[in-house]
Amino acid sequence: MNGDFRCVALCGGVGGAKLALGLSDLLPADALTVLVNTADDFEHLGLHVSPDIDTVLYTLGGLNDEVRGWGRRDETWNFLDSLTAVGGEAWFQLGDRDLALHVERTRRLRAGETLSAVVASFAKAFGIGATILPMSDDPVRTIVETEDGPLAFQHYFVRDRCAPKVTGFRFAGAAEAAPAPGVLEALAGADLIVVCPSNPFVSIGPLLAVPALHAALEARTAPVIAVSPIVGGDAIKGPTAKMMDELGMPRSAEAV
Ligand code: FO1
Repeated sequence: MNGDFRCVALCGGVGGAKLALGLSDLLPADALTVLVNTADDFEHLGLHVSPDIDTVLYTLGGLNDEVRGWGRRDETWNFLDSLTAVGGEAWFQLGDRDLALHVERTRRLRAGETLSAVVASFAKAFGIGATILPMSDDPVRTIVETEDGPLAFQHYFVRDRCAPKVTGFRFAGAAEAAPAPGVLEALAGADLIVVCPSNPFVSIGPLLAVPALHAALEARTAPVIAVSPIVGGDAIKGPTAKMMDELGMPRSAEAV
């Protein structure tokens, strides 16, 4: 592989981050750019939480909890215990080490920094050589349409444990969102584009909903390898297969 090979990976949370880690193990640091879904982001307890970004940062930084799949290894939960004791919203588990990212990201965003600048700073702090880019610095939020009405993504995924039957998805803000700085350049300069085995609906879908990002993929010259999160008719992890059933799709890699 010569020195100017460039790979761009499209990634969501846990499943995708594992392949991004594999690519970062194989490729020289400056050969890999990871474009990460931000439509799972939400404001929680006054903090800006970016779950897929943090999963990629922790995974490539060697700090992730491999059992849970999200959050930090060697985590402690004193904050959450104290929050519970005073009747705070504890359904979304924020560990003590993890909390630092949300507090510091929120502070910097409120000070006017862009999400991509914050992500680049955290990636550097974690010693990550690959370039980690949020899909956009503009707000995009996944709304899960269900038989019981629309749900914010984390309410569907965590609070309601993916139980409601999905009827569709919306990505609020996507039509107006611009790709983050560097995203279009990375795609234009890619020798290979990899779609990681993330949930096609709520992890890869939002990326493709950003118009200029979608157009850049359509205009690509590089080959694309899409790795299916469905193997042997089932999802390795998460609600992908259940969503496919509820949307009347076959549980197949082709359908993905
Ligand atoms: N997922 C859960 O199922 N339960 C949680 O309490 C939870 C907390 C959490 C905190 C920080 C973070 O970065 C991720 C967290 N996740 C949790 C995972 C998260 O909801 C998903 O990883 C993504 O949104 C979907 O990929």
